[in-house]
Amino acid sequence: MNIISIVTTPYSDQKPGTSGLRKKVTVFQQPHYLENFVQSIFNVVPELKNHLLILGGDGRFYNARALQTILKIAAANGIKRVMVGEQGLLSTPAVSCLIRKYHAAGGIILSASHNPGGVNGDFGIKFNSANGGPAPTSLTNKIYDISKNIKTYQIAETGDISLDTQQSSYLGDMRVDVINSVNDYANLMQQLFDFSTIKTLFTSRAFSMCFDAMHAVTGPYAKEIFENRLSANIDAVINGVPLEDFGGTHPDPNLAHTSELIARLNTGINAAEFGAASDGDGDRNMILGRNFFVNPSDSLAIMTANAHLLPGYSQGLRGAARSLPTSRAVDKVSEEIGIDCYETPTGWKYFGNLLDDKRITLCGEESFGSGSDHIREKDGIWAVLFWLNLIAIKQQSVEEITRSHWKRYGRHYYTRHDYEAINSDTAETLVQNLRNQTSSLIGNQYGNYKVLLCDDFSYTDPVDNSLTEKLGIRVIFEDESRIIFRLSGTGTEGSTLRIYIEKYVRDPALHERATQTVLAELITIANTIADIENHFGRSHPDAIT
Ligand code: VG1
Ligand code: CO
Repeated sequence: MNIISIVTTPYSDQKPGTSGLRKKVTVFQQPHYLENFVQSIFNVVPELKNHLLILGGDGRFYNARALQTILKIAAANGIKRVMVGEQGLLSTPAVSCLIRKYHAAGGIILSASHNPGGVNGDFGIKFNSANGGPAPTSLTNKIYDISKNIKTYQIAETGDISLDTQQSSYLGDMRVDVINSVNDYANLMQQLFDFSTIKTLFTSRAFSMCFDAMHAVTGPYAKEIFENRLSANIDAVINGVPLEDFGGTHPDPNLAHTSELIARLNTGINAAEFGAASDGDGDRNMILGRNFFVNPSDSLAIMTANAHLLPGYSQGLRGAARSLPTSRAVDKVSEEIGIDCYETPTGWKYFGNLLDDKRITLCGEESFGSGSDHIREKDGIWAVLFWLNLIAIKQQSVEEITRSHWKRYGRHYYTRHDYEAINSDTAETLVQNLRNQTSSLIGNQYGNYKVLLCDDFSYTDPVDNSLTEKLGIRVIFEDESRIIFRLSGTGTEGSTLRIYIEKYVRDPALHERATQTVLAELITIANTIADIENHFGRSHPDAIT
């Protein structure tokens, strides 16, 4: 096998965001664009040489082409062995599971997660380290620095390897194992949860579920776990075949993109009792009951309050963590059960040290992400199994479990308003204006709300003391209400401003109200403080979750 060195010119825009490098497919299709970034990874992580790499993606357009390119660059860079998912498919949580199980030096995941796919959609590449988690910022910064000056990359001159069926072969000295994408992950789930109790739930009464795989990566996982291993209803999984363009839909599991799932839960005599969906790469989850939506921040709090009931967590929790904009529902539970609760920046990479240092067991984000110390990624199917196991034990519906949780701990009304694809300079100006007025806002009274604290959140990692700054403007009011402003780090068009709004209501008599109504005054205050109308020429967001 011939290894050749290709002369290249660097790109200036290969800075990974909240979760990997994410760009339009057309950007990745530029000459040497993918190659430059992959070579930069291999340059920065010499441990990959002579070791094992896990490789897979969510099946979106350009995955197949990129996988072949990466295999050839890996072979040329002295990687000893690559385990790649059959058909090139591996969910993000499965990659994390495989890295840990087989002691790999790292993993590469090809996905733009919940972003749309297809020829005109988005593509992405994430590097995960030996602990199974997303590369920390220090590492992604190094990869970015190298990418800005890269002059050559190494690649093997050889034909493509078939990824269609499980088999082992060699690219030069590098062994390539095409593995079953699902089994190791499904086995891990079976160790964590009580599959026989969940199975009884499905077989002993007319309990049925509907899981929307959104034509993304979780289809094969969901079919094996829910239908084959747990004997769920035969139509439990919808949109279960991964497609390059996700069937033209947006693989983002929220109420706006899951009409078929919602219909399956809310209409007809055979309506499912439990519903769920996951995103492009399988790390997000949405949990639904009949006519009932579980806010992801509440889901994390409910998991924290009930984890001890589940076999995998019966020894209790070490601690919990949530990202800055996630509601403080989990804080209330942590306080009551006497465990530490950490507030981290947005993005799963910030949970890694807390998990590795055994400070926390559960963690989550408002953006439909939750997970535990079983791997180092958020995990969509894990969250669904957690809920199924809980329902089986408690013999209560999703709604009953959630309402009794609110009754006991109080309810955090919560919403996120997104202004999408806005001019990046305008967005930066808005955030800078907010930054400039943080101290002057303290003590201000807005209607019923008085500002207690206002700052630009910064985070000192308690394990390695690394400092990360400018993570979001937070405005905290005297009654515990909060407004957070931050710019997204996963978009591929202009900027997206996210405004997160939360209000804590203790009294159970007030838990039945509509979220947007309860938060209306705070939403107006948020728009006033940020001067949304003047900056964007409008005061209605593109998306509300
Ligand atoms: C978003 C979410 C964040 C999540 C990230 C990656 O980031 O807000 O909580 O960790 O996506 O999720 P941002 O910077 O756009 O707000 V995934 O499932 O897209 O990898
Ligand atoms: Co994702």
